[in-house]
Amino acid sequence: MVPRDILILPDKRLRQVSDPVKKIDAGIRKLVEDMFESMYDAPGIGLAAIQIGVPKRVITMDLAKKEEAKNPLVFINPEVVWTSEEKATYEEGCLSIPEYYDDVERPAQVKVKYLDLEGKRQEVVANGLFATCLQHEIDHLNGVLFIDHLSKLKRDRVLKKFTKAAKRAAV
Ligand code: K1U
Ligand code: ZN
Repeated sequence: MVPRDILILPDKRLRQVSDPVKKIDAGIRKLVEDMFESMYDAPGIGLAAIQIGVPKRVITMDLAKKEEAKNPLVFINPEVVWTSEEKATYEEGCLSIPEYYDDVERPAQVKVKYLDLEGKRQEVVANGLFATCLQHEIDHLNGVLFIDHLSKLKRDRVLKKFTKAAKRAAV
C-alpha cells in the first residue's frame, strides 16, 4: 500500500468541515487503512481524513511509544460531550504544518463519544496527550488548525511562511 499525500497549509481543503459517516462500509475500512499507512509513514501520532483530502469525520491515532507495541485507534463521528475546567498546555505539531511546533492550551480532560470501526457506540474519557491529540484531530474535522489557537501575530507569520513556500514550489 502506498501512503497518501498529506495536505499542507495553506491548502483550502484543510478549512472544510468534514461530513459525518453514514455507513461503515468497505470504503470507510479502506480509508482507515490508508490513513494508518499515511500516519505511520509521516510519522505522526494522529491523522484526520481531511488531511489526505477526504472530508469525512474519521480519525486515526496511535500514541504508543517506539519501544511499545502498536496501539491503533479509530474514531468515527467523534463528538466532545464534556470538557474539564482544568486546562493543560502541550507543544503541538501538525503533519499539515511541517516542522512548526508551539504551545497550545486546551481543556486537560475531555469525554468523547464516537463509533468504532464495527459501528458500535463508544465513549472515552481522555487526559494528557490523548486529550490534546483528540481535540487537535476533532478540530481538523471542523476545519480548525492548531495555529488558530495562537495569537494572530504568530498565526499570520506561519501562514505567510507556508504561502510563500507553496508559491515557490508551484513555479
Ligand atoms: O493531526 C496531525 O497533524 C498529527 C499530529 C498530532 C498531534 C501532535 C502533537 C500534539 C497534538 C496532535 C502529529 O502527529 S505531529 C507529529 C508528532 O507529534 C510526532 C511524530 C512522531 C513521533 C512522535 C510525535
Ligand atoms: Zn494536525
